[in-house]
Amino acid sequence: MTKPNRILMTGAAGIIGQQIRDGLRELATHVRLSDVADPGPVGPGEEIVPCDLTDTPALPGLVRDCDAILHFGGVSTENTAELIHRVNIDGVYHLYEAARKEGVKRILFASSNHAIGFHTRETRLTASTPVRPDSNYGVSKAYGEALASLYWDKYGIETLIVRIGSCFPEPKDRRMMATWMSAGDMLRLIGCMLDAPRLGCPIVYGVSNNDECWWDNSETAYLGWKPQDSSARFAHLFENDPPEDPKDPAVIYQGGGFAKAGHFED
Ligand code: NAI
Ligand code: 15L
Repeated sequence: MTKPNRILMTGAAGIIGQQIRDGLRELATHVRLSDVADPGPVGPGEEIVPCDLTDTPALPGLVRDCDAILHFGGVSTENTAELIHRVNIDGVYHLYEAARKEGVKRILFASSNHAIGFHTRETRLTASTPVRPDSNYGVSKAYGEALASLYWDKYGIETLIVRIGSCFPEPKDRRMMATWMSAGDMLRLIGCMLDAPRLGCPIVYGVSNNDECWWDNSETAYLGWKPQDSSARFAHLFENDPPEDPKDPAVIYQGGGFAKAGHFED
């Protein structure tokens, strides 16, 4: 893909959106930022289009004239099934429909490690590993991955599915030493997605080059993405933590606390 003229980022007011926003200006001439929340003042090369992803009639206008969509908007942790279905399932369906009708050909779908969170930490996962969601939230991400696959096979819309680990300024606990992804590595991955002559619909684990890692991205090496950061520089934050209990489900499973938690609405 030649340098896109206009890309849309949903979820622009969120944790990832705010971390990568400035870097996106290097990747496209115009950046359209959208959220229900306020992403902050508009900068050079940016436009802000507030939109609720559940407002189906507004979605074609939101995606219109965009060369690519970075879909980070939505419910980002476990919540009521009703809310997750409305935003992460119906919302993502209508966003893909809007993309199809408006001719947008390339999408990044922000999936999550919680789509595979009931695999144990000893299991090394690849792009071919079946989903094993650890929550209703994880199920909604598995739905988004399946929808992306359908829209590629049937309509030729390419999606980079990123099973993001933990994309925060720094790891918040010992588990995130394995799952952490820097904003810089996310931006480099988006650059690879926009540059790829043939993207297809690959699944990539969104994780930095950490010392401990449960995920193998070798099946998608053709993208040329090489994470450059590592959580190692944060190791001191957790060195006085008590040892992990190997019988704790939050330690056994990759999804951590999401796998351990009961039903959100009980
Ligand atoms: P976040 O919760 O900080 O940001 C999500 C944004 O979506 C928020 O600004 C929120 O206002 C917006 N949003 C929620 N409902 C909406 C609606 N109905 N219409 C329009 N916008 C709505 O989440 P974060 O951490 O920035 O994550 C971004 C995406 O990446 C999410 O889809 C999340 O599931 C996914 N992800 C994030 C990970 C992380 O470590 N930060 C890990 C795995 C996946
Ligand atoms: C996610 O999917 C969430 O969006 C994020 O808030 C973290 O909980 C992350 O996974 C994680 O597993 O660390």
